[in-house]
Amino acid sequence: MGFTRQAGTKEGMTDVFSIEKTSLDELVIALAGNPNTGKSTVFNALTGLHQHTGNWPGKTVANARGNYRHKDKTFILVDLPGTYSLLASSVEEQIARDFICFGKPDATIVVTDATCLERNLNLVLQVMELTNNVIVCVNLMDEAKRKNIEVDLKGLSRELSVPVIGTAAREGTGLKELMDTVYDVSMGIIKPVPKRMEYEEDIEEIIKDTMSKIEQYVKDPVVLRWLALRLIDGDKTIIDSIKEYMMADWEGRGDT
Ligand SMILES: Nc1nc2c(ncn2[C@@H]2O[C@H](COP(=O)(O)OP(=O)(O)OP(=O)(O)O)[C@@H](O)[C@H]2O)c(=O)[nH]1
Ligand SMILES: [Mg+2]
Repeated sequence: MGFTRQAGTKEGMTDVFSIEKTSLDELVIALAGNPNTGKSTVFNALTGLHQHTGNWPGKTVANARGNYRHKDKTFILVDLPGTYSLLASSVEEQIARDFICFGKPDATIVVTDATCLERNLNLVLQVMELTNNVIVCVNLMDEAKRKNIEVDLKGLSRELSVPVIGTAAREGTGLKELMDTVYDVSMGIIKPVPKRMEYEEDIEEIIKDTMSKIEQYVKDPVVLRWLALRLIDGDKTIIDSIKEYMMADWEGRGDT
């Protein structure tokens, strides 16, 4: 989870992203999505007044966090900056990527726009490469209906192999189902196994070779493969992020 200070005590756990947990029973949920898909509307609808805003640590990008309770658990929802990709070509993309990769949220909701789903799936696929615990929220279903666009939510879920929930967040439609699904995924009641890209044999060999060089540092096999892919890509920002977040985590916990 990346909670480095006073981990294991009940109070005052603050992670490198300044997420504060007051109880071990709290679950952290990331809210990702393209710009203007309704992330903040979903965030506001779920957290109401229980939210606070600030900046991402060391960055001038706004950060909103809020809480809601569902069933017997408290959820800390983190509204990530709107991005089209996680390849870190902007500071917003880097924040979203680093939070999902190194902040290890218990689940990530990707909010998408039902009226232009195809464009949004790029980010969905990238998040699915980075973590298993993905829920796709197809928002603006009311707008899609108005435009006579039908979205096959079940078919999409089958194709992606992750839960897909339709919402019209501004009207509050679908939010109960979204919260139920977030609960099930973050508690491990539903265990998504997202479909992922498999490359040709020679590339897979290089991926395996790269993975073997860093596997002692990375426990999570999904993150391990994703980091190997980024290193093969020649993504230098990932090296900085590994130093910043993973090294801090090792030093703090001393168990990885
Ligand atoms: N019709 C309709 N409009 C919505 C819905 N959800 C959000 N909106 C509207 O869409 C616009 C963008 O919503 P935001 O919640 O600000 O979107 P966002 O993803 O947080 O945007 P950025 O933070 O700029 O990336 C606002 O005008 C919302 O009122 C919905 O389900 N239906
Ligand atoms: Mg927003």
